[in-house]
Amino acid sequence: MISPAFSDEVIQARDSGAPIVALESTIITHGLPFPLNLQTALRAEGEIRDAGAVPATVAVIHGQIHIGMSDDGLQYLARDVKVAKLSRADLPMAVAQGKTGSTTVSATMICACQAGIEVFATGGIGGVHRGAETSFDISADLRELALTPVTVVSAGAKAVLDIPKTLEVLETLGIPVIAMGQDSFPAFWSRDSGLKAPLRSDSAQDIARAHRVRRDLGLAGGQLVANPVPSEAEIPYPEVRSAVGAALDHALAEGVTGKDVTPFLLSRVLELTEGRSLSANIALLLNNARLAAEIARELQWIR
Ligand code: PSU
Ligand code: MN
Repeated sequence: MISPAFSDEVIQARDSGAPIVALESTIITHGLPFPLNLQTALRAEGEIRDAGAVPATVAVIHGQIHIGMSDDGLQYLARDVKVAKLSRADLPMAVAQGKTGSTTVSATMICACQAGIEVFATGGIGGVHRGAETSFDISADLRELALTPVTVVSAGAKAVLDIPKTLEVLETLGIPVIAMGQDSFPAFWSRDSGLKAPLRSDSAQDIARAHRVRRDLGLAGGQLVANPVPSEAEIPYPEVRSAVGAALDHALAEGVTGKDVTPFLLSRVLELTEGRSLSANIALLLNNARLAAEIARELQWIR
């Protein structure tokens, strides 16, 4: 039997039925540079506590699945550059071989679900990459959302992706895509991708209710909440577009493939926007942590 290691506060929350929000760890190991990655991870946890829920950052350390990390554990992940990036396909082998790795959206959803955690906050989900018609590069995150009953709070799909195709695949898989407080689908660093979101909600309570209705209807899978980046931190989509174009050309020229694509593109955009994408990334993550905590609190009252 695999038993995860729970942090003390997660143990207490499970015992008392307090709301818990899962957080991924790939953003720490492959998303942001040290020491901003550590500071941001700690701030996201703080945001969840301030909003009345308990944070549970998920990672695999020496083959042990952790649900809720100590500050030392976070520090270790944030500093170690050789940590593996674990998706659904990699998680079992990492545990079997005693490896250390950060969890992507898909692996974090799996671990959260096993621990009975229904809400998860991240930055942006993976999706259909540009040129997927030849590369077939489609993130495992999408299929996970169709399988695992966790509500994922994101700032939309990463703007480096093919957003129209990502929305099409989400629709095919029957995944509810809910824009928070606006009609348009946000694009990670930008509030507006120029595309309409399939669904809209203006309250955490509606999202919590819909989560329960899905369960009661016996539907597999979760929900994708697309919460726009706060206006003061956003980079308008037209501005992002040229940086993304340059990053994609660079990735193609360097022959970057597989799970290196997303981290490569994100770090190129970071350089090209001179750190503006970094502040947007941090602001949206904190914003998502807050909303996820509200949804987790609402879920407590709906059985
Ligand atoms: N945020 C980042 N860098 C990343 C990711 C998020 O700043 O690499 C991760 C997320 O964990 C997401 C994953 O689940 O990228 C998707 O990767 P892929 O496209 O390889 O499926
Ligand atoms: Mn991929």
